[in-house]
Amino acid sequence: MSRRLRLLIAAIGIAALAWLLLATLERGLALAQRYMALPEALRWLLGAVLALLLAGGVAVGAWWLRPRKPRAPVAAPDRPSLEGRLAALRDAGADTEELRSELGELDRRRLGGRLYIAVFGEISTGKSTLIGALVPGAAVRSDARGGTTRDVAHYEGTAPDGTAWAIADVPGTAEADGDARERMAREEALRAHAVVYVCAGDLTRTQGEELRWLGDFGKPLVLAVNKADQWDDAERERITRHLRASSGGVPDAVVMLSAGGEERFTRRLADGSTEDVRRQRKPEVGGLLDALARLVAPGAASLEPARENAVLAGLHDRTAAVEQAQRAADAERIVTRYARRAIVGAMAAVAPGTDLVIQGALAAGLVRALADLYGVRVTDVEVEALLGQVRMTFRTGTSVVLAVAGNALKAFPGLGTLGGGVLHAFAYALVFDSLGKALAATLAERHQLDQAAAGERLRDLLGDTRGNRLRQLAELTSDALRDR
Ligand SMILES: Nc1nc2c(ncn2[C@@H]2O[C@H](COP(=O)(O)OP(=O)(O)OP(=O)(O)O)[C@@H](O)[C@H]2O)c(=O)[nH]1
Ligand SMILES: [Mg+2]
Repeated sequence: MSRRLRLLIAAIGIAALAWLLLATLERGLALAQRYMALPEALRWLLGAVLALLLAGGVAVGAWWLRPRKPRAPVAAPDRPSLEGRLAALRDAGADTEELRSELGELDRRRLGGRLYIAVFGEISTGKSTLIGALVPGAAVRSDARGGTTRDVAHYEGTAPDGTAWAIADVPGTAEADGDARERMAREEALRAHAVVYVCAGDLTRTQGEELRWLGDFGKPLVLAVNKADQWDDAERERITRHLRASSGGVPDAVVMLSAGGEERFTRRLADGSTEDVRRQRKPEVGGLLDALARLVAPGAASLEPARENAVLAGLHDRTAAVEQAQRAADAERIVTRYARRAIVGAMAAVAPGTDLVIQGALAAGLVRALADLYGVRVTDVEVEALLGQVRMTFRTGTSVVLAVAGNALKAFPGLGTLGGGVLHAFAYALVFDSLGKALAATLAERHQLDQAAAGERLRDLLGDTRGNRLRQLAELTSDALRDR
């Protein structure tokens, strides 16, 4: 565009602005004159309404611009309570070795005083290449194929201010069948003082969730957009602006970088022939180094409480998973114990219907034992109400139970040799197994005796003959009857 044309456009713009200002002023004066001409009472009323609107506007503006409190980091249990839970699990025979060694690692790093940084992100975003650029001489393996890094490895480097830091390369997330490796990567991200989240463009939904998960721990977090060499300056600017807006202040810094990596292209030579060239791209990681240096400037000791909080929060989740598995195994043992008693009870009936009396007491015992295991308090009335509903279910489902039991007798001929009444005994095994499993699942999920939810599960389980369930029940029946 020529200079003269630009001047003309600028002059037109200024004239339009001046005209707009004058028109606004004129309109304002006209309104003021009309306002002054109004009767005094109306003037006061209108004035009050305007003042209210203005005050409302100012209040909304002040609320909008208020300084936001930083989000409180994820709450973690204190260490003694966690150790208590681990001790209880170990006493109950659960394997807590890995969880204990996590606590050991927490102490080891704290006493070592070294600064730890984790480079985290999806596969193939260039994490290993970045570590190669940050730590000269680091023997990292990078490849265009996703899932190259299979383990956590630390590389000793030096921050721009000369302090030593250890940078962790971890497996990438979002790899098909890479759940175990992803878990490993997440655990290392929790163990670090600061995390670099690497992506290679705008964030996908999953990446956004990962970033928020990291942000929730309140540790220094940099969003590093790698492979910037693919974009021109305008695109880099647009992506950075967009990421700053869409990441909602979760990362402490958003930086563009080019970790390097290998580039391949074909070059035409002077004699007209071509040759394939492979060479290393020049890394550009200055922005990331500046951001990291600023964020970890307080030093390892100052960043330790947030790191410890993150590790304990992670350990809390892992401990809860072991506790859940342990309780599920205990529940299964309880269900088997009661199903075995029900089988014996069915065969020991001395008069028609007495088995029902025996089994009613057993069923109440099963409900109480499971509620106790899951720490749910139940009253006699609740137990009776549940059993009443269970009896109704069995009455309407008798034909299903008997059909399943009949099939089991045919499928496992050994049962038939145990004599009369086995059909009846097997039916009770099925009933108690279904009731116990339905109740255990409901208690684990809802932490209360939810009659409706348990009833629904029970109806499903009564006719469920998948897997080797019938075989297990057949074995239980014959074992119980032989040991009688
Ligand atoms: N264009 C470009 N490619 C890069 C850059 N950094 C890495 N790459 C390429 O990206 C691919 C993946 O690099 P890696 O370093 O193995 O990625 P990673 O995130 O460690 O991958 P996983 O270990 O599988 O999780 C390789 O082909 C690299 O050459 C970069 O700055 N620009
Ligand atoms: Mg890698």
